[in-house]
Amino acid sequence: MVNTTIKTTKSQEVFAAAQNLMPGGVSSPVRAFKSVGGQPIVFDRVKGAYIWDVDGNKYIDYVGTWGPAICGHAHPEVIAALHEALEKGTSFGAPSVLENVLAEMVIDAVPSIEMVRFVNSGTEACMGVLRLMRAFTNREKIIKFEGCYHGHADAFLVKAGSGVATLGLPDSPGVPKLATSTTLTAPFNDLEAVKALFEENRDEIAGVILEPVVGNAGFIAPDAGFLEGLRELTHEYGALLVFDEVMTGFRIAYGGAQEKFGVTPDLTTLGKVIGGGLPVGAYGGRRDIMSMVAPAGPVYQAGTLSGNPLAMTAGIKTLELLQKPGTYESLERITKKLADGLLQIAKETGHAACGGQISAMFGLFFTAGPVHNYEDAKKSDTAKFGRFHRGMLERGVYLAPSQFEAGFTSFAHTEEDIEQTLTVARDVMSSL
Ligand code: KE4
Repeated sequence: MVNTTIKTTKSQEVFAAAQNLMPGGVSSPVRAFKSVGGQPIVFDRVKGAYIWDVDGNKYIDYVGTWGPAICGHAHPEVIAALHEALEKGTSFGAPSVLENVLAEMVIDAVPSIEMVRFVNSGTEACMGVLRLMRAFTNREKIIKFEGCYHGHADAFLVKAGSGVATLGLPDSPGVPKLATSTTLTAPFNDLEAVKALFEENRDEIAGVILEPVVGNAGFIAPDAGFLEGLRELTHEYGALLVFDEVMTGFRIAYGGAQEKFGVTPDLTTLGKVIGGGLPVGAYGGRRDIMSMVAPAGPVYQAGTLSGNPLAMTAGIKTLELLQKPGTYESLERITKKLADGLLQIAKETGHAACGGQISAMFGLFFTAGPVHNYEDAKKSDTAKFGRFHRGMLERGVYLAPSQFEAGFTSFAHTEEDIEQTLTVARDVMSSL
């Protein structure tokens, strides 16, 4: 029998107090559970594939703090490395050998990256790469895709995914028209739409930026030929191709989606996994482009805590763990078992559903599909997703609290965890 009632008294108390202190009671909108209903649970601690909340309930975790916890939460080797690093200080604001070490690991791993700049979040990485692509091409317009999310900088808050989609925000007030007047959008997987934008804005487009595998509109994989087509179009029109691999980097493959699909962009953004749970972002790419970044070149970008020793240490240890032979094969195997199992159970319990996975990233939509873009994703039954999410939560499984997010596994998840998750899912879907 699957436990279906959890005590959340303390979570409710803490969250009620939080709402008086912080907007929505959270430090980031999607955590407020607005689109799935009910109150968020307040975490007390995390370890491996598991979460414990302040009421002592335990959950199998498929959010993994939105991607960084690919080695499992609080991996003992990461924690040990951080303890050692702490003794030498928490921030230098000066060069350190640790930055060289992580930079070399990133350059060795990611096909497009010849030089890299560390920042403190994916948002900062995307802000930096936007300024750089405009400076390098001396053009101002960019193309992004509906439902893709590249952090919360003004220029990207146009038909954005993640929390913007979750809350159904009409983009955001406070963003001046001028800031988004140079942001063009197209449906994901639609090469014809991209070609038309290039034709209409000939010689004005600095570049195309995308999540090569979308995680912020729910999980949407690129159609065959889409990424290759973008590579050709950007070459043809003298624009840059930028892969935002903040989510897919070191998750889809050790070298990211660009390694998996064999398409090399000009620039790449990273975050999440390369910080091993501490605040890190990065942007990197062709040496001739990156050499424009200050102080080597004129394109300004800076940050007090960029490259700090703790974040570098956590990132280095995380990538070392990911280099272990067989890591990605095991991530693929257990995630495929989970994703296929959820789909099978949905069908057996009479729910229209579609979804998929690539390596340690997966998604499920309550719609017959197929889902090729954000418009398709928005046809899914988000109310049903909310009931599914709550049912899973009450039975000890923690899924991303939005239809417009992806799910994440780690190499801490066991076969038993997957089996337990599928047992719970059958129970919930039978009662949806
Ligand atoms: P951050 O600024 O949140 O570190 O990164 C922004 C970002 C950029 N690009 C991609 C592809 C991303 O997925 C993200 C951030 N992802 C969301 C989850 N979908 C972060 C969670 C949140 O906003 O609370």
